[in-house]
Amino acid sequence: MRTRRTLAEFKAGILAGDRVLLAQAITLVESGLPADQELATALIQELLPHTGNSFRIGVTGVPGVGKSSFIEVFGGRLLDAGKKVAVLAVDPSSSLSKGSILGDKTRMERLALDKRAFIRPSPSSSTLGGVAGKTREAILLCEAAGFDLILVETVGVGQSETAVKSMVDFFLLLLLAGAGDELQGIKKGIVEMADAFLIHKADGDNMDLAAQAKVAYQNAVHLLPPTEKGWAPKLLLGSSVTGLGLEELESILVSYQEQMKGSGNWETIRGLQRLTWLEDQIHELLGRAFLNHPGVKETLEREKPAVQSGQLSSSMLAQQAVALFLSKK
Ligand SMILES: Nc1nc2c(ncn2[C@@H]2O[C@H](COP(=O)(O)OP(=O)(O)OP(=O)(O)O)[C@@H](O)[C@H]2O)c(=O)[nH]1
Ligand SMILES: [Mg+2]
Repeated sequence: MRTRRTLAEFKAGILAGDRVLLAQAITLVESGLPADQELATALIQELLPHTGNSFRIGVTGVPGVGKSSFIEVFGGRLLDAGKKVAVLAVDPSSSLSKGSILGDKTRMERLALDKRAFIRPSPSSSTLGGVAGKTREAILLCEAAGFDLILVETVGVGQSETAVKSMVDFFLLLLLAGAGDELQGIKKGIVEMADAFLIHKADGDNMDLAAQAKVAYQNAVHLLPPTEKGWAPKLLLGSSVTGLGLEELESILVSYQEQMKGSGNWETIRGLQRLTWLEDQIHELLGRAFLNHPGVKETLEREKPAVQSGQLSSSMLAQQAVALFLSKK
């Protein structure tokens, strides 16, 4: 039987930077059990004064572009500079293929072994709030545990980016040279979210192609409107094999922080992130309460076949169920 840790134990452990307790607290946050949720909520509230002090960086790009490899070398560089680095993966698909989790552990060997690093693969739960909602809480827990940089890896093809964008300070999009078309099937919305574009695998035989791609992308990037934060997105070459671009990215991140903090936009962004989170939380809690409501549950189970067969309209059943929920019966 699992021994349950108390709120005080979690709090003390996390504030002391205990990675085992941090991992357990993230599991608690991801749990669907009401008792766990209650404890998780209380824990986050207790830890709130100790959060907010990290630089949160989203790293996205199509599968195989080298996100994990890049995080390994860039994270390693940050560790060398004396920082504590946490890596959270948001990848709805990896809950299906466990292999990708194993892959991440081997691709991030250095980070997996270093005591000042923490790696957390994707949550496998598919709660209403989605994996991204849990990631936001995981970020706060990592911050309370003293991590300076939090890298959030997400596959640049799905829905998760918009959610991730609303919880990170800086969004890095990895691209591949020679993948043909401009911006490679990455949704336009994602391109517009990026604070920097890094043409990855710019090494060996691929170097020339990467340099050409940079010239080709330069115009497209210049044409992008500055983000609402007043930041002009940057474009650079990079390689996880040779280390090209790591130093440049680091200085981009430094000037980004300086610019955002200098203009007061840093706090504005964080404030907006908190409000987005509030909305998401309300949606999730309402959704969960709705689906757990005995009358609603029973009605939905009973009437769903009629909607499925087309005898009852979905809006009719939805309205009935909501009316039942609001009537508190
Ligand atoms: N030549 C070269 N190969 C690289 C580089 N970075 C990664 N790779 C290779 O690209 C492949 C994919 O790397 P990953 O880091 O797993 O890519 P990913 O984007 O995390 O992939 P998913 O998590 O599956 O979306 C691996 O075989 C790496 O060895 C690089 O800078 N140069
Ligand atoms: Mg990966």
